[in-house]
Amino acid sequence: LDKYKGIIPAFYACYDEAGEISPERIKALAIHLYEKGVQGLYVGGSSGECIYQNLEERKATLKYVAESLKGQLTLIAHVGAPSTKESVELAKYAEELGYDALSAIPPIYFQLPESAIEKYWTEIMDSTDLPFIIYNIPQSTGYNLSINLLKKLLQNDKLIGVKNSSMPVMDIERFKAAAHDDFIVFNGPDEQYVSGRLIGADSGIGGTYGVMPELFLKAEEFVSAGDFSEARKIQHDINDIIMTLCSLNGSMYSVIKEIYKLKGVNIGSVRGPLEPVSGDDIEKVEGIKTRIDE
Ligand code: NAY
Repeated sequence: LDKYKGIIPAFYACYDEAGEISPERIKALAIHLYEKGVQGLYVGGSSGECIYQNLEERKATLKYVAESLKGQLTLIAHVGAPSTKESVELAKYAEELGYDALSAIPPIYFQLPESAIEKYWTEIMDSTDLPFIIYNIPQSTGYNLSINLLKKLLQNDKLIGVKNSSMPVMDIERFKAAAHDDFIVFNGPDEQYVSGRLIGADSGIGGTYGVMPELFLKAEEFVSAGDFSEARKIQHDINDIIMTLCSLNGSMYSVIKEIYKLKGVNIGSVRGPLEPVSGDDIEKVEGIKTRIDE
C-alpha cells in the first residue's frame, strides 16, 4: 500500500480555447506533475470539474492521463457520476485503461438514505477488480460518511481507504480507529495537511497540490522526519497562498489555471458555471505565483 503514500494532486480539467477537452494539454499537465515528483494523480474529481463534464469527456481525460503516465505513478480514477449506471461504466473503463484504484463521491442531488449510498458504492466496487477509495466531502455532497456505514462497507475487501475532505481533523482519527491497520485515510482539506497527517492520515489528495507541489512535498518531508515546527511553517505558507487563491473574483480553479499559464503550461480556463478570473483581478495572479515560487 506504499504506492498510495505521499502527495497525490487532484488533476485539473484541461480545456482548449473553445472550452473543449484538450488531449495535448492533459498530457502536458500530466508530464509536468510527474516531473515534480508526486506520488500519484487523482483524476476526474472535484478539481477535474467532473460534475461539468459528460461521460465521453470524462473517459477522454482518464485515457489521456493513462496514456501519458501508466506504470510511472499511482493513478486513481474518480468515477462518481449522477447515476450508478454511468459510474459503473466509468469504473470499467478505468480498469481497462490500467488505473490502480477507483474512487467515488456518494450520490448527489437527492438526499438518499444510507441504504442507497451503501448500494451505490457497493455496485461500483463489485463492477471491477480494482481497489476502491470512498470520497467523503460532506460540504459538497450533503452526506457525511458514518462509522456505521464504513464498518459495513469494510466487509468488502475492495475497500482500501477513504479520502476525507470533511473539516474536523478528528474524523480522520475516527475513520482510522474504526478500520483495520492497512486502511488508508487520505487527508482532504489542504489547509490542514500537516494536522491531518499528525492525527493519522497516511497521505493526502488535494486540489491545490497541483499548483504548488514543491510546498506539499516539503511539508511531507518534514512530517515524515518528525520536524513538526518546520512542517508548520510550510503549512502557514500554504494557507496564505490558498487564502489568496480564494480571494479573487472567479473560482479557485480559474485562478490556479491563470497561474498555470504563467508557468508556461496552458491548461485553458474553467467551464461554466464556474467563473473565470475577471477584471482587475487578473493582474493579481502574478503576485500569487511569485509568492508560490518564493
Ligand atoms: C478533488 O477531488 O479534486 C480534490 O481532492 C479536491 C479537494 C478539495 N476540496 C474541495 C472542496 O474542493 O483539496 C481541497 C481544496 O481544494 C483545498 O483544501 C483548498 O480549499
